Amino acid sequence: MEPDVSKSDVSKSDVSKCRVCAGEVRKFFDFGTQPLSDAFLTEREADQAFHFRLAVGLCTACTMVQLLEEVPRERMFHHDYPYHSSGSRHMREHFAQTARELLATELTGPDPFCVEIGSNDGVMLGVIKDAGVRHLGVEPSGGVAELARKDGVRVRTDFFEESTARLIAAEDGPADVVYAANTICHIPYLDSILRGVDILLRPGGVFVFEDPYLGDIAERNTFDQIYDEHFYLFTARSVRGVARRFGFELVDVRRLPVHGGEVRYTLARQGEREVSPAVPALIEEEAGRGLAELETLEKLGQGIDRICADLVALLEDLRRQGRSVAGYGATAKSATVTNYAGIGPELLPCVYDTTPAKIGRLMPGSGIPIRAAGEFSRPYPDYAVLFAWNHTDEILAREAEFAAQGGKWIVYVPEVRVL
Ligand code: DWN
Ligand code: SAH
Ligand code: ZN
Repeated sequence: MEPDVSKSDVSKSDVSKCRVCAGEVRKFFDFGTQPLSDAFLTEREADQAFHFRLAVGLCTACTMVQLLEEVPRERMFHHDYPYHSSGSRHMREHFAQTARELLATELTGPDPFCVEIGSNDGVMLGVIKDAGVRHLGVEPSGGVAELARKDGVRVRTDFFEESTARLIAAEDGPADVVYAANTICHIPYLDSILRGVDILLRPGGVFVFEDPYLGDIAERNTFDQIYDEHFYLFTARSVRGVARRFGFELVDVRRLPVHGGEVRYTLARQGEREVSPAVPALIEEEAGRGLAELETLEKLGQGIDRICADLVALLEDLRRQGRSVAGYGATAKSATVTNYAGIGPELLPCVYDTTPAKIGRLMPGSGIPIRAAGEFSRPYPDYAVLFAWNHTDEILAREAEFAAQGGKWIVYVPEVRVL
């Protein structure tokens, strides 16, 4: 009989301590050493890149999926953090719609107050401001915070945590809503966050946040959602678990068609609001799919390796045929793909992007140069790898001329395909 290595072979580094419950986190995939996904360095700085071990696991006690190693927050979120939320029309519309909903449902009292954690360039709070409603963004990345201020949005350049919440509550009073998009999953210290929200929320107020959903990541194998900043991959079950530890209840969930599939979670203090039937329904669906089982998650690994091998094989084949290829969208996600698959400038000579802070710099780790999206047509490559696959409709419309003159898009999730 074969020895059961799956149990006996668990070395120390394949487990870590859960950031939520101190239980045992068991690894299900290891990307090895990786650079920071949003560190777009110049050629001169490239040899100073910070690296860490990107591995992801499941807490066998509370089911929270999380990274095994944490990157110090100041290394990721600082004055030069390059991501601008307003860079996509689809996302601008999404956040305008979100603001309108919060205004209509939660910010209806005599002098409502809305706090956003991770307000970035003010894409959501700008709409709250235009409605004349009191608001405050909490955003540690000084550059994007400054962009929001230029738009008249009130921002505190700071990390949100318990102590920040105390200061805000003292200066501005209680909040009706604390909102966050694509930020709570970036924060390992959820204990401090939830204690802070408890300090800040008025009685009956809500904490609303939306993040990439493990259910969607597993379904379409969007493994590139795993990188330094995405410390947690949430499910309704794991969010309900952490909420209850701090006196909150998960009262609503809604699936969102952004960034490849997210869930918007609404938390209220226990007993303050009725729980929507959508919550037990989603938790039941997750159980049916085995999303809290190590075996289910381990299977994703085969898909990751297949996608990376197929992508490299396609790029090598195109190079042999003498076809030109470029990347489109210098996303944080693409760092995981290029570095795990081993794709460098020899297979992909450049990546096009609209973000001023990324243009003229290098893709993290792979060293692929980034060019302005405006130069994509000078001349068009024969093929373009769509790293910003979450903005497919928007980019295919913006770059309609590329396909019209014979250019071909390559996507890699859920599988490598030429469109
Ligand atoms: O969670 C996060 C999300 C919200 O944003 C952060 N941790 C970091 C960042 O992740 P990302 O870089 O993977 O996000 P996006 O939205 O997929 O990035 C799109 C990139 O593509 C940006 O660099 C802008 C660029 N872009 C472009 O060149 N042309 C985007 C659009 C829509 C375009 O038309
Ligand atoms: N909400 C925006 C930005 C997401 S990017 C959107 O959905 O597009 C993640 C943001 O979270 C960055 O702007 C980063 O600076 C911010 N962030 C990271 N840790 C934070 C913390 N502890 N408190 C507040 N913001 C934080
Ligand atoms: Zn746990």
